[in-house]
Amino acid sequence: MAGTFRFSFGPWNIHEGADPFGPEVRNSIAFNEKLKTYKQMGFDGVQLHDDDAVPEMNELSPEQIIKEAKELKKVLDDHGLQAEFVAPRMWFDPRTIDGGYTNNDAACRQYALDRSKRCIDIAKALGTQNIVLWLAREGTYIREAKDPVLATERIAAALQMMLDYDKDIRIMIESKPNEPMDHTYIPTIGHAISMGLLTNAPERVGCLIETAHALLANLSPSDEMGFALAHKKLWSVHLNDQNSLKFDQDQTFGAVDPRRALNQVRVLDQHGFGNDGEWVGLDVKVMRTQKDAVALKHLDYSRKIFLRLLEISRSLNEDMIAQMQADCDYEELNWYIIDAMLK
Ligand code: XLS
Ligand code: MG
Repeated sequence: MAGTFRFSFGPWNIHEGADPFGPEVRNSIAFNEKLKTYKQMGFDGVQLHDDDAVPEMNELSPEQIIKEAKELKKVLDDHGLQAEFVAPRMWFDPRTIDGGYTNNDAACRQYALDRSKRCIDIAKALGTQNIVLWLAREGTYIREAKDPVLATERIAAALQMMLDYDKDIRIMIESKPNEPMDHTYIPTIGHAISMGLLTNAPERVGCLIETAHALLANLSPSDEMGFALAHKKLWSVHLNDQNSLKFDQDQTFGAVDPRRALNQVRVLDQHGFGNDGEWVGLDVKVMRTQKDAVALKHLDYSRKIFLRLLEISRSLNEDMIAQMQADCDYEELNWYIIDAMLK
């Protein structure tokens, strides 16, 4: 069954351009102004960190947090937008310098658990059951820093706590092998999916695959997606692109390797992604050289590239491909795909 595609991104994808070596280069755009751009560019979904939704949330009571989140829900409704997911931003606070759930300090771990509950409250108020966990600092700089068995158990216990806290939510784990840590405990999508088995509700633990994160693990994004689809666990994606093994680049989708991008679009389309309400998320960064007035093109073009690749994929003659597969004539298949892309 063909896929159904609607698109989302997070407000962090429109940013001021600071990097570890230099300051901001563009003016800030207010959150409400960012929201206005979604529909104009053909996006219907908003991805949120908990503190994108409720800024300074650590200063607020749980009741105040819910109140503010409900106010945001009205704003999203006014713009005709839906919240896709909420993710706890667990990597900014002084208490999470060495991770949250896997921190060696019990008080810091408790902060991470409490923060996760507030994130769930926000998701509920925004009308989404989806919690994304990008486990940014759940890892180590040196292996001796933490016991990997204990760390895995602590992540599982955090998942269980969240699943128990609200029986409606489902958790989408976004794996990434490194950055900011040297190694993380959930480096690939196989790790993410298997974490569910350490809880009593694996049916509510799935994953979000980001292209760049798969590439940083030297894996094929479309095969990672296929693996997750076969497990019925691919509940969201973060499409972008990445030029080899270096820092997480979040380039415009398909900008580095259009064929690799075609294969991602193809596996999603051929396996009905989106038919159960899954979104195509784009996690793309603005090039630092873009000026203020042209700082949204990466989102617009990522979506357009997806749709162009979808057209190409759907124009392929599946009977011919099946014959070339049966004959193992992969040179012919190679040519057929490249030829279709170069037309
Ligand atoms: C960072 C991640 C981040 C998540 C959301 O590498 O991609 O942006 O998608 O927390
Ligand atoms: Mg991402």
